[in-house]
Amino acid sequence: MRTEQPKMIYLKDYQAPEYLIDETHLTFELFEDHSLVHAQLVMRRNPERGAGLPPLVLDGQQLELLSVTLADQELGADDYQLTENTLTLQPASASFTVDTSVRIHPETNTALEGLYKSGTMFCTQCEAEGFRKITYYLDRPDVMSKFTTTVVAEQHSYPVLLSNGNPIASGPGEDGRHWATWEDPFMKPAYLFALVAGDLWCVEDTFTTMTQRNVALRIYVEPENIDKCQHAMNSLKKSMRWDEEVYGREYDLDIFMIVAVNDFNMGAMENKGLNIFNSSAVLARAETATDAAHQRVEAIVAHEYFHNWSGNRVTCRDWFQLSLKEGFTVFRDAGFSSDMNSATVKRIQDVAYLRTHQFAEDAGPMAHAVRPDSFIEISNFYTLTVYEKGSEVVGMIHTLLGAEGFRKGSDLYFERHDGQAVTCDDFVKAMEDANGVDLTQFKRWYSQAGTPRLAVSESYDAAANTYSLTFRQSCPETPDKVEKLPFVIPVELGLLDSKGNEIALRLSGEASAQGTSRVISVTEAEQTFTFVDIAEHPLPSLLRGFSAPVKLSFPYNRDQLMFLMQHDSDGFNRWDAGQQLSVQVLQELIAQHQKGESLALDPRLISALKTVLSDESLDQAMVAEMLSLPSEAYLTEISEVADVEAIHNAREFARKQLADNLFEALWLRYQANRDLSRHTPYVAEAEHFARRALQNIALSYLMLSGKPEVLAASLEQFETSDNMTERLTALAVLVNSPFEEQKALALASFAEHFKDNPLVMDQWFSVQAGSTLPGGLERVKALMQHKAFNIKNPNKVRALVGAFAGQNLINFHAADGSGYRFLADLVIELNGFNPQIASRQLAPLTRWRKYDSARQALMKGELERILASGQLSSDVYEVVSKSLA
Ligand code: B3K
Ligand code: ZN
Repeated sequence: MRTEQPKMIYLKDYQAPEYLIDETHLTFELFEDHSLVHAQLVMRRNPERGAGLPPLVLDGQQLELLSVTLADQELGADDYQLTENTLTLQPASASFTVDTSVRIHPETNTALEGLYKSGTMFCTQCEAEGFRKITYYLDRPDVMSKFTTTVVAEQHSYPVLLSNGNPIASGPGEDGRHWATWEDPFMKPAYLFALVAGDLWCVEDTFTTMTQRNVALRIYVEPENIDKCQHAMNSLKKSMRWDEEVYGREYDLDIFMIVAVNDFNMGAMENKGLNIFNSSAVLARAETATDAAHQRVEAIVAHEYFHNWSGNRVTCRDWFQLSLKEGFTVFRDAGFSSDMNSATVKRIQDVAYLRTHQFAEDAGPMAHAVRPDSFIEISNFYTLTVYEKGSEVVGMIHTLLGAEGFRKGSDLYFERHDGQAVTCDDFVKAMEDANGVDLTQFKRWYSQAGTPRLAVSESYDAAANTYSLTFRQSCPETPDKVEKLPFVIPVELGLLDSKGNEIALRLSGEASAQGTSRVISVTEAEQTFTFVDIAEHPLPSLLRGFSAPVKLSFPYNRDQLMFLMQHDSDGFNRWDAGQQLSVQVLQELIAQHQKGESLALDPRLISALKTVLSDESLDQAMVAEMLSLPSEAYLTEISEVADVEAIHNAREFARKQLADNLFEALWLRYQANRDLSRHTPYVAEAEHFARRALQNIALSYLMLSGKPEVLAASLEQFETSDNMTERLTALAVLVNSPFEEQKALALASFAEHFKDNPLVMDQWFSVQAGSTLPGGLERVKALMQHKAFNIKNPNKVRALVGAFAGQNLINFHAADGSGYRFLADLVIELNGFNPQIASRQLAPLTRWRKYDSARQALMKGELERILASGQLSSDVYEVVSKSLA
């Protein structure tokens, strides 16, 4: 916890480091009640900063300094200055060594940053600024060093001792202790340092790289999880191959390790050669993990592996450049997942997530550019904007340059900057230089926050056979900036004739048509594109594949949307037309609810979905996506003022109407798929995911009918399925149903069966936290007393509190403010021991401007109460103070 006032840090103040650390030699002596860290830093003046020997200011937090030696002279207390966050020394020559010894307390480190204990094992998390909690250092990504690490610990409890790079020596020590030394031949910043010590088992495999080098692959877990690693191992091997094939990137060390830990603030961490993962992002097998969890494991394993090039070999100069590695790596992992599964479904899911959550962030008090200009606490900037919008920005470069041009750019980037700490500008420059293009205006995507709007209008000239589309772009003001300059917006589009065929696209002035789907760049505030040889008034299909992260509007009527749903050649836009139709219909119901009228569902939505449901040629995963109505969170995001009750009631009403009207079709598809599931062993592959996705969404609709045969089907699925995907959906539909007795029995038997598996219990908590039936808050509070709940474990907090506040909107936003009070109390408690998790859980309260004035006052009141609650971490302070500004 800080005692100094938090300070804002600005990108414009960046300066290269005064000193460099060529070598870092670390020795860790791990004990149960403390640990000792000895560091020897081989340092020199940074020649870039000129002559002179300014003071050397090392970062360090919560360290007990035992000794410090500069150039082989042990210093006395008068020879250095120590503050809460720094140790300052005065070097006497341009090259020197610094030796420090510090005592730290991993055993009581509940913030899970630096060196800490998860269960019985020691592990680390250093990104972004955790290394300074381990030893005094220049803890910034542009200081890259060669690390050698020795770990000494008691042998019996910690038989496995790991760090980055290659193992070079090990042996027994005194008093039942042993040691191991690891050497990482690659220069790296301190945020990529890792250490693990524990009683771990491992699954081993090998990978032969494209130049025929053998790499040992190991996944380390606690012994009880050894049977849940195969999926992650398969995913790792697929990722390694994919990165060779698609990006030409080969792995560089002789060993690659993943360690699963239970207590982890986020998904995983790409430490060089030694990735540390939240166990939820590694462990997966049919009986305990859903299809979604399997896909998440595959994606996160890939993401962290891909960082070896996009992040580790080429790293960030400073933390403002975070999206350089994160946006690019998300783009890379999305490409991988699209190739492994259904590309259209992956795109649909990513876009739905971006539109719901990143757009909300962009419209809220924490809005920031993909490359922010300032921050108080960097941990608060691991955001949807930096990650997901950052990935969209890289994706637009890909769209503009084409796959080949993009690959030329990424090759040049890796070649030019290997071993360096660079900026987003360097990335774009490599793309420009490799392709001979100018992306100056495009770079506004990195510096301007907010979601651009793109309003499109049309005009058809029947006499001239021309069709014009006029685009008007604007970007709402955000806390950092009022006036925005026009973006470069790549719009992929096509035109459909009245039979649903694609029309050849020739722009006025062009000699010939260029295909039926093409990308145009909107670069001005207002711009018109005219297509020629258009024999009839066409229907445009705009922003195919979601070619830019904007809010596009075009005055489609419902019949046109239904037409696009059926005929658009772009799968993503077929889905999107369905979403737009649903939004129109739901917004009508919301308005009816607000006027106190009785609700009436537009029958066109029913017939559109009936067509989808009966089309056996469609990918079943697509059918499942098309049957999913826009979420309450998305409906909230697109509302001017979100009416919580109206949104919930309208959506539930629509679901019930759909269930009643589509009952037969849903029941047929449910039974056919469930029957197949019953007779097919679980396989974690796209086609099987698709079958179960449709089966499960069908079941959730069918259950709304309340029919006894559906209840029986749910119970059968719950009791007899061999996999968590089916079992958990069956549990969820029971939990949301009025069948109290069956619900209670199912919950109890599930908990009894899986009580020893914390990840499955997380799902049990989430299912209940998400139940929108009345009494949600009381249920959550009661579950916090359950013996499987532990507030110190981030996964538990996310599973219960995160799911409640983020997904159970009708209960969280209870008009009496009880949900808000509960969340604020929890944030105050979390702030005391895990600031990062506290600040994450706060997000729903920061959106107070979206709601009616009574709720606004209640939410603001809670934010003010948090602010006044005493000594806040910089994490929580930044989010609360910006939300109230
Ligand atoms: N780079 C890490 C995130 C670190 C978060 C630090 N608070 C995981 C990832 O994006 O791969
Ligand atoms: Zn990442």
